[in-house]
Amino acid sequence: MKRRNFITAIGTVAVASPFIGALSSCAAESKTFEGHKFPDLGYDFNALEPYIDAQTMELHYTKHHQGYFNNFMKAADGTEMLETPLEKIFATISQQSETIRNNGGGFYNHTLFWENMTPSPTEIAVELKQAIENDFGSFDAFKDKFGTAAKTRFGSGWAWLAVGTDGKLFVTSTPNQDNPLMDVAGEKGTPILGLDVWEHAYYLHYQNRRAEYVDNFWNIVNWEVVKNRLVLAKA
Ligand code: MN3
Repeated sequence: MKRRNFITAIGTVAVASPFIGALSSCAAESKTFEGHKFPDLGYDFNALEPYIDAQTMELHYTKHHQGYFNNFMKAADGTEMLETPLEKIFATISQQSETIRNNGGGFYNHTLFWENMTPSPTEIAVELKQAIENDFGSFDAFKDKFGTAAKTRFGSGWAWLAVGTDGKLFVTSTPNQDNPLMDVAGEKGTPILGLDVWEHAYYLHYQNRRAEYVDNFWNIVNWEVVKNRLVLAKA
């Protein structure tokens, strides 16, 4: 199979992928949890150019993400966290160490981030578009809110589109490697789209121009994966 076909296939079968399953907060999925795994990237380092450069992708995935995973596994070694899905760990993260919070968060957030980008975006599915329009007024209003959250997060952190327990979509941002699944989050829910705004995510190519990086993100969003996560979160 050609690389491009393979990438398209990921988008369409995402619900069946073991990783999307691992990201789900559904109780039935937890029973089949098979341990924490460092994920494949799913596309080449240069696949998201010109929006994200190959060197940034390579360092981000092989050094930063791998580092969070390794440090999480080291800290979780010998504890029942090795057998516990991250969503469940995050629900009581305030009772865990900073090491688990930062590295468990970094491990989870980057896996979600790689998955919600693609070199070959498809049109946004009707049900996702409608949910966004219902909860934000318009698609542009949502983009504006998400972009503002990403651009104004002070220091290092993430911008999120998430689903609350009421089933409504909301935009939020978190510091460091926190995310909306954590009990420490200001607004809690299931993240379905995330954008890394740490300087390591854009500085090589964009230097101080975070806003340009954020605006370019819309060119590489994998709406199919975001829609699948919305369906899972509401199930
Ligand atoms: Mn990062």
